[in-house]
Amino acid sequence: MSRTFTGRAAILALAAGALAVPACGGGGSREGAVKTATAPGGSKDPSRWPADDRSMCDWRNKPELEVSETIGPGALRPNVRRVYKTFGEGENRHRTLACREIDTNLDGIKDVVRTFNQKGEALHEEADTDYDGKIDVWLNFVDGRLAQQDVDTNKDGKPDVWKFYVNGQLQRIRRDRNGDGKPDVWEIYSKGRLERVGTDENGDGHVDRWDRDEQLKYEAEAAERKAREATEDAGAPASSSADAGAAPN
Ligand SMILES: [Ca+2]
Ligand SMILES: [Ca+2]
Ligand SMILES: [Ca+2]
Repeated sequence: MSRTFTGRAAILALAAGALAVPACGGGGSREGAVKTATAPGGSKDPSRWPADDRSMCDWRNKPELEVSETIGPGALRPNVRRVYKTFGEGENRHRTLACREIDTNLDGIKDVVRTFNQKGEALHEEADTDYDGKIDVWLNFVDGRLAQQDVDTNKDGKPDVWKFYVNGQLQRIRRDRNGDGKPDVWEIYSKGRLERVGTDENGDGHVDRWDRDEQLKYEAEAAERKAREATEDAGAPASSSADAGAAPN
């Protein structure tokens, strides 16, 4: 049986605003909600919200779960759902947030869902960021940190950009440019900046050509030149010129 915590609702509603922004990649501000598209079957008139909000949390017919419905910032009806799981027995009994989903553009259709592990760390998120009724961003977390972001940019419901993160920093992007569902461009990042790009020209799934990012190359050369000029001006030995060149910035 699902329950509503009216006593907690006010507190949770306040928290929902802070949580809504990271959960939907910044698309959930109040201003944005007014101007956004309406998903098929939804309505910007809260009195005409559909009975089925297309829940993505798995809670129906699961009486062991607790469900909280709250009103987020700018909403007139509950648009945030939290699903809690209870662990342990007796004094060790505690509940943790297992799933949270939000209707960020207030059209009555849930458009972002995030799941959490027993420690309360984020596991997975799916979002319909353009509110066309189809998921277009998928996030995976490792130890609560973003590890992978898949994006559907051509609205076919399938990812065509795959971004990989290590320790929260962008490391690689794979892109499918010809729509066959397989990557044909590989971008390698260093310290969050594009370093080189590999391209599969003949569609065999392997890189045929590696291009070093021209901008990065230019900046490295400029830094090297600057360091060389600086050492020449100061009359420093040649060895420090090599050190400076190896570490632009
Ligand atoms: Ca929505
Ligand atoms: Ca979408
Ligand atoms: Ca796609």
